[in-house]
Amino acid sequence: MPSSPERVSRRACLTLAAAAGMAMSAAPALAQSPSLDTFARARGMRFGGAVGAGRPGRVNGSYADPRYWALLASECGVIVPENELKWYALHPAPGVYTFERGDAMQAKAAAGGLEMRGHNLLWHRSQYLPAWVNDHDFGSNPGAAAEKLLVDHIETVCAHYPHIRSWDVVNETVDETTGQMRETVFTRYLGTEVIDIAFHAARRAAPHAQLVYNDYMSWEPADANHRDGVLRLLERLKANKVPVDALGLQSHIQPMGQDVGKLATAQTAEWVRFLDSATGMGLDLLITEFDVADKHLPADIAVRDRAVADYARAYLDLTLSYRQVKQVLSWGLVDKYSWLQAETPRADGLPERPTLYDGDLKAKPLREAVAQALRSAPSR
Ligand code: 9MR
Repeated sequence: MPSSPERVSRRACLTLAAAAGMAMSAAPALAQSPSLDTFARARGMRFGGAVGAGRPGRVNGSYADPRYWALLASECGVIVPENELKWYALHPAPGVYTFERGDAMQAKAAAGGLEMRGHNLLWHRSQYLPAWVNDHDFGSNPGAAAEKLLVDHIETVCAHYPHIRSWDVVNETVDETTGQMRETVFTRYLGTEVIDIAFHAARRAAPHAQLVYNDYMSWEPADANHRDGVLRLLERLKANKVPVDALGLQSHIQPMGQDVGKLATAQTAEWVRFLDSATGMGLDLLITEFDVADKHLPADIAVRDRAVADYARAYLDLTLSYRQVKQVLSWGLVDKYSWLQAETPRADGLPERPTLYDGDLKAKPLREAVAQALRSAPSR
């Protein structure tokens, strides 16, 4: 007899509480039941959330909070380290790899029966590459040396995490304004083929993993050039037989206070056109970094939470109507740990409310909207 969802999440909760070294009696009863992963599974998907150590002096990380791990265990089937597998975290100097934090996350995830996905093997933006890579002396044969550096990194990281079944291989290489590929030290020596090289290396190093191109083009009208640029890139990769399996829709969405009932049909039509084009290339889809920025919404919390939930529901209903979407990951589950607090503060200085749970780990209307969207999605 299978356990009830409540039993599963309680057991996972206790296992993780133990893994986090906390007293069992301190484990809070915060689980909503059934869990979001239960709803997702019923439709052939998985639900997950990001967890991270935060940025010192800016946002405290969720990683050190045992209640957060208990929440992950109760709601999720998958976690993704928010920063800990990035090049700057794993490979801080030439030939030096620091896997400790990623390994600790993997151990906690495994203890709770959670899968861990990988983010990311190449964040193709100079500001997020370590300074030593940007300034590296690639010697007299820089093309070969740049390729070796990139391939060695991908091989080393994939070999260290053989259980990861889905990798963001390349993150954000398309410029949001121009739609062109961003230039980095790698394009200087390898041209646009750096992206092809990364995917081929990932396929060799992680032959059973889903290989994802991940970016933040979204359904908002302002993202038209970004969407077009991503489609052009994907078309080129497909034409060159580059092994890209899926498109990661980051889904950092942003309501402007509009009436959701009247969301411009142009906006939804453009998103449908974009998703049709991507899936028409044979790509799967994932929602990789879902959250809802509320900086353009009124201060009143009830009004704000409602608007966030309604906008998210409209976005998720449309996006999950594509059976190619197999995973939905939230970029954090608790408002106070969201990257948005520091990166895009509200003009009125109030804390943002972009995730499913508030600072006391109480479920918000957005949690219910996600649950309803998962339940209403077609099976896949
Ligand atoms: O949420 C992440 C934040 O803690 C980091 O400081 C930042 C830089 O590494 O990256 C944030 O996550 C980004 C993700 O890796 C890629 N898509 C955009 C996310 C939000 O900026």
